[in-house]
Amino acid sequence: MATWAIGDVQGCLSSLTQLLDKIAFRPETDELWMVGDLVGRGPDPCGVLDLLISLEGCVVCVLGNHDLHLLSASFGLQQVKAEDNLLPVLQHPGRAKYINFLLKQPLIHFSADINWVMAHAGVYPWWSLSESVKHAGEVSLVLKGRNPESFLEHMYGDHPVNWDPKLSGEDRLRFITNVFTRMRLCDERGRLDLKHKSSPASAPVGFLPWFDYENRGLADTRVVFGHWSTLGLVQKPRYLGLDSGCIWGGRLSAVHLESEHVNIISVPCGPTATIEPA
Ligand SMILES: [Mn+2]
Repeated sequence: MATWAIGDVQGCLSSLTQLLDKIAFRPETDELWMVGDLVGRGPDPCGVLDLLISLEGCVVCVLGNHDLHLLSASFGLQQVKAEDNLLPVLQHPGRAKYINFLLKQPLIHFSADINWVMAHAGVYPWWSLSESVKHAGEVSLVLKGRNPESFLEHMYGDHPVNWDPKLSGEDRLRFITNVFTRMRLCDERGRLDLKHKSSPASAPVGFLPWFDYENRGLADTRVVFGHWSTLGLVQKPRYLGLDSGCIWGGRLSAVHLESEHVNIISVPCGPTATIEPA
């Protein structure tokens, strides 16, 4: 049995099927971890969701910012742009199946068996593993509950910029969601910068990638994430970034998490998008 993590697919079904062939993924025995942004901009969002739904039971997905955007749009809370290519899902007769599947997916996934944790953007350096799991669960509880739009309608925004355990209500859930689905840079006081999307070299003074801060509360657990396509693959002893820019004409990447040495397997992706990452 093998656990495979795959980077940001963003609706690129043909790349995903090619990659599953290349790693010889076996649904009977293997498990697939998807780092989120399953949809968004790519040519076949319904095809990607159909494939993942067909693999339910052997696939674990975490939600990315594009997946949450689709959910928000499905409740009429956001307009979608043509380049997002989310209308095929929103206008599909089976749209409820896709939306209900996404509402069930968590913001974080941890396996004690293999000692890896997965979140779309990353884990907050000032939260322990158990705090991360607990806080992500607060958002999932609302998404899986009877009134997910009560959260989604207040989800957007860059504030609060810093964590305070006393945060409550919409502000608390927004901060947690921003950490797991949008975070790239923090300063040493734990404040998030959610505006900067390009290379860390041009980050605002005092801000570093979240994975450059030591997180003692993670102990020896390793983190796999996506979201930051301008970084390309990130390979550090504790952190593995898998967004190799599939949607930007780069590659879609997979890694076998039980391997002693990180061994990235990837397939090329077509030039499917021409605008800057968001
Ligand atoms: Mn993303």
